[in-house]
Amino acid sequence: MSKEHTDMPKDKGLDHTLQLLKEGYFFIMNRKDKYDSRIFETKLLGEKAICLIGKEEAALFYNNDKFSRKGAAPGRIQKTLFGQGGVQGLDGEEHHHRKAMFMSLMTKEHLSEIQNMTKEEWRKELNNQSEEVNVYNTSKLILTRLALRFTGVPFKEEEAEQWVDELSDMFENAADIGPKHWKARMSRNKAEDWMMDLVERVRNREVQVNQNRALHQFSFHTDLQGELLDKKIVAVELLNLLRPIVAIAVYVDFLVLALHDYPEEVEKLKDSDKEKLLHFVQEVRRYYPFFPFTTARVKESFDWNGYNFKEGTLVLLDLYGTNHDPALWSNPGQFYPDRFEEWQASPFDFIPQGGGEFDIGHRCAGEWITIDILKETLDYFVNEISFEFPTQDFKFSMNDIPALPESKVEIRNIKVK
Ligand code: HEM
Ligand code: MYR
Repeated sequence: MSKEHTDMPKDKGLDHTLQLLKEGYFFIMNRKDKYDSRIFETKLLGEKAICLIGKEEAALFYNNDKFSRKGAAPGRIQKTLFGQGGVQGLDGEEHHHRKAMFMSLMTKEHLSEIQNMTKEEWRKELNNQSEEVNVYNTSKLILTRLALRFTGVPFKEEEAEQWVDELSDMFENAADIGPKHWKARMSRNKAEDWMMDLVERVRNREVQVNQNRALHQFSFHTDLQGELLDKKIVAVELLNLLRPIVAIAVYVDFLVLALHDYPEEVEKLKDSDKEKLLHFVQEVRRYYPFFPFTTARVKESFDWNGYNFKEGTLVLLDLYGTNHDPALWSNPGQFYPDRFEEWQASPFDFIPQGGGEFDIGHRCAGEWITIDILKETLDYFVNEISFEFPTQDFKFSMNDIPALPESKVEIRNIKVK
């Protein structure tokens, strides 16, 4: 280290994993305020970690020359949320090639199909519904059906109901410790077995699948050496579509909560103006907590703004905190969709699903799908049906990851307009 280095502010103590669990989404923001610094050092899961928050810091984090993803996600997250050997942990050419397998699915045709499926599934589920409905649970079910249809996985209705829980465990319990963590691991194992068996049958032509669907595309995808992927890796990557599509239910729940909490904003959506619907959805993704931070490792030692980043060090980028950074967002604690009229579409300041680039970076492959599903869902809830909110506890806690309203949002007296 040369002598011009400045020491980063540093959390005192041996390990801060328990504080992370306690402070949840505020862990990095709290320390940014305490140290008055967008960069600081802490210790998590027994190792030194550098935390970053903000736009310039996000631009640094997404520089592929400086950071790598190999071994960056904690093992317990790989064994639950991500799976092992998937796109999240790849670098360089190998990542680019695998990511292209995902991005090739995100065509205009597929996105417009997803929009239609979203409305179809909501209509099927709610148009003749006379009972009270739990928005979160219902979203998970319709999104499971949509995910299976989109990926080309053959299923019977009761199978969709069966798979909801396994697919949900992987994101609902990923950040937990104890029995919930083990349940998430078991669900992953079970789902991977299901997918592996299916891939084998697709490869042996025992099941007929549409060639444009992910199940077929991934099963016959070849790596940079021209080899088929190991069927376990195909299973992990198929689950990297199925699981997060079901996870959109978290945003659906917050979206319907926003309909309850901000009626003045709902008024602006009543003529299905596409721009207004988009801005509401973007504000839901900015305002409410979901994916707290993402991780990488320093590729080779380098200096930045006088701070030294040592090779191999774990680095966390605060996604929630950057979306709430007062230097980037005026009144970040206010739910105000019209702020997106002014937004300059930077890849580094609005990063609920990661930042940077899609193809050569790790930005979420499903961001467009997420936005489209939420826009159609919003239009359906505002313009196709009317409903009431019974008395319930809408509070959510910022130290639950993922956070969800206590009641998971109940609605009743649903009527088609
Ligand atoms: C990556 C969030 C939905 C597929 C990511 C990342 C985040 C994220 C934070 C990592 C970014 C990084 O490390 O730099 C979310 C959230 C979602 C969502 C909050 C809302 C439910 C989806 C959907 C799909 C998807 C619907 C697929 C249909 C992926 C894939 C990656 C990814 C494949 C890995 C990309 C890579 O490593 O290059 N997502 N995502 N996600 N997401 Fe999503
Ligand atoms: C997905 O299923 O990929 C999308 C949404 C998952 C959100 C789950 C939140 C838990 C994240 C824990 C921290 C991750 C650190 C790498």
